[in-house]
Amino acid sequence: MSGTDTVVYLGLGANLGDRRGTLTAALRGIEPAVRVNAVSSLYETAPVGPQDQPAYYNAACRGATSMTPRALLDHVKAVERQLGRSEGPRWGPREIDIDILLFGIEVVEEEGLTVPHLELANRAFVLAPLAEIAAHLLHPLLGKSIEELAAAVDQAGVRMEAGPGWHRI
Ligand code: A4P
Ligand code: MG
Repeated sequence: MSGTDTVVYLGLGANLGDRRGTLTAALRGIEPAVRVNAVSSLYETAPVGPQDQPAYYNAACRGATSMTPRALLDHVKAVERQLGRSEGPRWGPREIDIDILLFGIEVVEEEGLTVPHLELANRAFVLAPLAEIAAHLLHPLLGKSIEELAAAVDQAGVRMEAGPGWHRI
């Protein structure tokens, strides 16, 4: 990691197609621009939002990047397109969703980009995987650790599907 790199946390989700295969491909696809150095377990999670859609697979990863937040957003959107993400309704089913959860301790509020991710503190499908790789990290706006935030949300509907290393097999 060079002096200008930032530690970033990304959330990955998929509920259409080969969910595990697509999440694995997403981890590869974000490299080398994001050098991934930790990946959570894989979780199967009940859909939040519209209920008439399949269950999700969710995971989180940590990486180092020299990109700006905006360049990282453009990059993850390009990876989503490469992996066959089609346009669909907000919170609707998708082949792949890559969200920027945290970008160092930066707070970004721009058109089309909010970091920390707006829903981060409310979602067990994000906090359960993130707590594995960032338990003691403080949310830059809320001042609470990821572990504390995870303990405060209802974890019903979030089930571990496969432990660390799931993306290597
Ligand atoms: N955007 C703003 N901030 C960010 C950020 N920090 N990271 C903008 C990524 N994108 C960000 O996203 C819509 C727009 O959000 C982007 O164009 C970007 O400019 P999108 O991925 O195109 O659409 P979306 O995902 O449907 O909307 P949104 O609001 O991002 O939804 P979420 O929050 O991603 O929720 N249930 C389970 N169990 N597991 C899931 O993973 N995911 C969703 C989608 C709903 N229910 C789910 C899950
Ligand atoms: Mg999204």
